Amino acid sequence: MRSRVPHVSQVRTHCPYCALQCAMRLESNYGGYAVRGDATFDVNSGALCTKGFTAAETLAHPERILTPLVRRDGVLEPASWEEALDLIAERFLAIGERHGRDAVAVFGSGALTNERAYALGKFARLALRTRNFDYNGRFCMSSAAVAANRAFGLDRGLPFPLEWLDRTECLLIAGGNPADTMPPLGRRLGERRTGSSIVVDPRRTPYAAAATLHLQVAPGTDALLANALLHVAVAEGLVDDAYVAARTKGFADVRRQAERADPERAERRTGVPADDIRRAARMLAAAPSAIVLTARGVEQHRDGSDAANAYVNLALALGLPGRPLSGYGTLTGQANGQGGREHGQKSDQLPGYRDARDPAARAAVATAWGVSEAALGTPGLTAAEILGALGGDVRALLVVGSNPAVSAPAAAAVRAGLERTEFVVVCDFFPSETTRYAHVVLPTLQWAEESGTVTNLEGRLLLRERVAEAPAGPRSDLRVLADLAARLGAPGVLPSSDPEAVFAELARVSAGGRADYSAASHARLRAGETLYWPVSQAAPNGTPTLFQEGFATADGRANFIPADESAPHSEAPDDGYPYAFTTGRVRDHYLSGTQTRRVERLVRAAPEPFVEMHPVVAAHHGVADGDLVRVRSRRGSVELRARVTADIRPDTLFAAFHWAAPRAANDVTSDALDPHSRMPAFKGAAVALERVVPL
Ligand SMILES: Nc1nc2c(c(=O)[nH]1)N[C@H]1C(S)=C(S)[C@@H](COP(=O)(O)OP(=O)(O)OC[C@H]3O[C@@H](n4cnc5c(=O)[nH]c(N)nc54)[C@H](O)[C@@H]3O)O[C@H]1N2
Ligand SMILES: Nc1nc2c(c(=O)[nH]1)N[C@H]1C(S)=C(S)[C@@H](COP(=O)(O)OP(=O)(O)OC[C@H]3O[C@@H](n4cnc5c(=O)[nH]c(N)nc54)[C@H](O)[C@@H]3O)O[C@H]1N2
Ligand code: SF4
Ligand SMILES: [Mo]
Repeated sequence: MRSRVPHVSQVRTHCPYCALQCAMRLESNYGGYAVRGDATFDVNSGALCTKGFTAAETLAHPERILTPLVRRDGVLEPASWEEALDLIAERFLAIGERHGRDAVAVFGSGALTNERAYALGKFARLALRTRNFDYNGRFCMSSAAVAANRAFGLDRGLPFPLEWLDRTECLLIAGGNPADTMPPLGRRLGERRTGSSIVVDPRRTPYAAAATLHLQVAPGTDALLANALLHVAVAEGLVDDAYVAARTKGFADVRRQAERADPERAERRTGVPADDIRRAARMLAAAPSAIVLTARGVEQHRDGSDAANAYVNLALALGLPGRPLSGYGTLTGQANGQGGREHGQKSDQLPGYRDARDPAARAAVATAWGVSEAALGTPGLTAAEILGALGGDVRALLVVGSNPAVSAPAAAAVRAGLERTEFVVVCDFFPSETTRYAHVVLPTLQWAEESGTVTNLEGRLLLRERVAEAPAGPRSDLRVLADLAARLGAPGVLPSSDPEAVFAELARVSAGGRADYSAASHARLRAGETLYWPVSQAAPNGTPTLFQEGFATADGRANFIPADESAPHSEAPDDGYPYAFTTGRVRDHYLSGTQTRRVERLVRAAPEPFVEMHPVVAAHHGVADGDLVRVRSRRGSVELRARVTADIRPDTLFAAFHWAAPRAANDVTSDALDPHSRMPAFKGAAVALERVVPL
């Protein structure tokens, strides 16, 4: 029996969208729900952005999928749950038998709660027994995760409470646009009363315009810029030698590299005036406390993880990580971008954020699950590689919480791959550009309809309570996975689809791992406790601040990682493709747009995609604001409205990726991958621009 939903307005839940995870309350309102920000939660103090305020409009939306759909004679038609689940199990087993189990791949999501992410990984490993499973966080967090793991031995987006961003004396944000991507945070940062701020971005974003200093960097040159900042620190005696000696290792190589990156040379490639580079380094070094943050602008490049490490190197040389109100962090993206990378929904990683190649980690998880170590499998393809193998080695695909037909790099090729794939299953609550290629669609519950936990950008566990009754028809991802596991002959793999029970298992299995949740529970979160991981037997009340005593490396020292700034640029502009094309977000839409393109108020606020260009570029091409232009790369082309603005560099074009083909920015982006993180170079394409002449 389903328990009844308590009187809604008494219950706090959290927003379905970004990693800020603003707290909200839903109130019944003429058959729908009104959303209010929850003033008692310190992260958003009652504030929400336009997406949060309108989040409940997707719950009873008329386009919601209410029954399973099965493709018959080319058309998706309603089917019973029994029929759909039987068909999936039968086809997955048959394809596995014919082509090997790795021919069935799984694509998960940072939108999934911790419970769903854990269940999906366990399902892929032990029920499907495939090596090929990964999730969309590979497109989001992976470069920063590599950087933090290499440097600190641990990756928690912010290793300190969010509130430090208000109080640190100098805040540098590279490649992040919080005013649009986390508006309540953007507002908080705008209200900072003390100290200074530095923004590194090819565009003058709202926060860049308000910052003490804006370094308007050329896309893809952050590693050189960060090395040049370090150069100044070395040359001017600003390095914290005592800290470097006591708490780090590997500085000598990195220093030699930085010595070559003098500001004048860096200016030529990065476009940032040498004097501004000097000023930024001095501001950071002189401040009593300072924080260096990176976000997707730095990370979504072919050298994204090295570029992130270059910023970490700077932070380490200045002695910031582990000091009060200081450090390095990354702004995590999706609702559960943090937790989504901790519980084993990717083949190179085991629950508890353990490395799947580490024998001790394998032994621990195998024991906890009561299976052999061999049953855990070995790492297979990563997200972009899975999509690249569609219709080839990957013959069947299960997608849970992603829309790669819009959000993947070089997306036209991905859609062609989906078309060729023998059997595609998508779990979603809305039709998407990806469900168009599905053979079976399973309708699932939305965020407000099932309890579950997420881990926000600070590594803080949050309980999203169920506050809305689900319509008849859809089922939870947890139940779907449990039912499928049973049909695949592995009923014991997911014995329960109750989120609280799944969390209890996840917490137990995480014990001893890097992200240890073993002392956490739904009950503690429901009681209002504030828990940052690790929440372990050794730290039962959680760990708001990491690295104060030592780093999570074997010897407790942080590692300097050389960042080769001469590494091949994702795709350098040339005569045929003269502009750097970078991509990102607008305030009113979320990722591939499946949800927000269905909310009227958001569509009105941001009705169609555009490409930002400098007036000099517009004049050169005879383009006026609002004209239709074509942006063309080696992968494909897209037609967009010109938005002419002096806020962007004259060698750079910018577009958001929230819309579908023929207006999909990702039909143009590069599918080159960072060799360490396998992150696609979403922000590193070279393009040509032409005016579309109306017929
Ligand atoms: N409104 C909205 N908010 C969101 C999301 C959304 O889709 N819509 N998505 C959420 C998710 S999943 C994520 S990952 C986060 C992402 O959050 P952000 O990282 O803040 O978002 P982006 O817009 O991708 O990129 C940020 C900035 O990087 C700049 N940039 C581009 N190329 C470069 C470069 O080479 N170097 C530097 N230094 N900067 C560059 C862009 O101009 C842009 O202003 O947002 C989250 N919040
Ligand atoms: N050009 C360019 N491309 C990018 C980026 C960029 O900056 N530039 N950023 C990348 C980044 S950072 C990200 S995170 C990706 C993300 O891109 P996607 O992986 O496509 O993410 P979403 O658009 O959120 O797709 C989520 C889908 O899952 C559904 N969904 C949401 N919650 C659940 C759930 O709990 N269960 C199930 N079964 N379904 C659910 C939604 O309805 C939606 O259809 O895009 C990447 N693509
Ligand atoms: S900032 Fe993020 S979490 Fe907060 S309301 Fe907006 S989308 Fe939701
Ligand atoms: Mo993301």
